[in-house]
Amino acid sequence: MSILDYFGLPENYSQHGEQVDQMNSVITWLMLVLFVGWTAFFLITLFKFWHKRSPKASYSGVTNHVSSHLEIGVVIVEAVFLLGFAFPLWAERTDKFERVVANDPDAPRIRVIGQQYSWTYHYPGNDGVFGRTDNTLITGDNPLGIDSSDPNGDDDFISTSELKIPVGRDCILQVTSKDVIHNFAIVPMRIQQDCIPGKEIPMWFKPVKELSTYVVCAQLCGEKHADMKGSMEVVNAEEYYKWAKQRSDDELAKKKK
Ligand SMILES: [Cu+2]
Repeated sequence: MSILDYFGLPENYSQHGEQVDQMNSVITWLMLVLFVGWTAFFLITLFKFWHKRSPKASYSGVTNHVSSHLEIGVVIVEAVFLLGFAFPLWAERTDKFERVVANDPDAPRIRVIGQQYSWTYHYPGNDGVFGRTDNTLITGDNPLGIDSSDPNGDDDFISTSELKIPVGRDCILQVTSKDVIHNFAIVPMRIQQDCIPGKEIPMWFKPVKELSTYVVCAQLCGEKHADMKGSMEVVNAEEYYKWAKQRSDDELAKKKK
């Protein structure tokens, strides 16, 4: 039984999510230990230096070096955590991402564009290549500024209603923003990423079960930030590829006309 079971977290649906939950559980226990320890220290200090017990202030203070040694100890322990665990684990995760990209050119890739206060998804279509986009080309009919002179964009399609992805595949979302900083967060997948204007940042996860859920903005971005929700559907791979092909074919047929 993890302590997080008492926090009412939604069920996890991604491959890496259990590790995130476990880390949160460890951190929560650690915080509990710190809380109890510091509270005890506080109470002991209140009692020990109570004015009736120590009526006269000490002007010399502490003369031994215990606290300096303790501080050096803390620095060493933290350095070991950071250099020995955090950096290698992070490198592992990012190296794995490069392998995913290299080994599976078929992995679903979707651009996620945030704007006040909605999400738009840009799919590369049948060719798997995104058409060039340029913010100066944005119009009411072309909300992402897809360049019509780039043939790679002919089969691209966009979805404003929902994000659809397949189960059991490494999904790569490339997030960005049209205006201010947003944050694309999918709680059941235990993943989130800031969306920075002018930058496209990849986020990567593997859904392990089908589900219908919603995504939220996790960065205060304006007065309607709380309304910045979108729906998301994780469906079986066959259904996903059929849907994506259909949408892409429709887009091509529309352009031929
Ligand atoms: Cu937002």
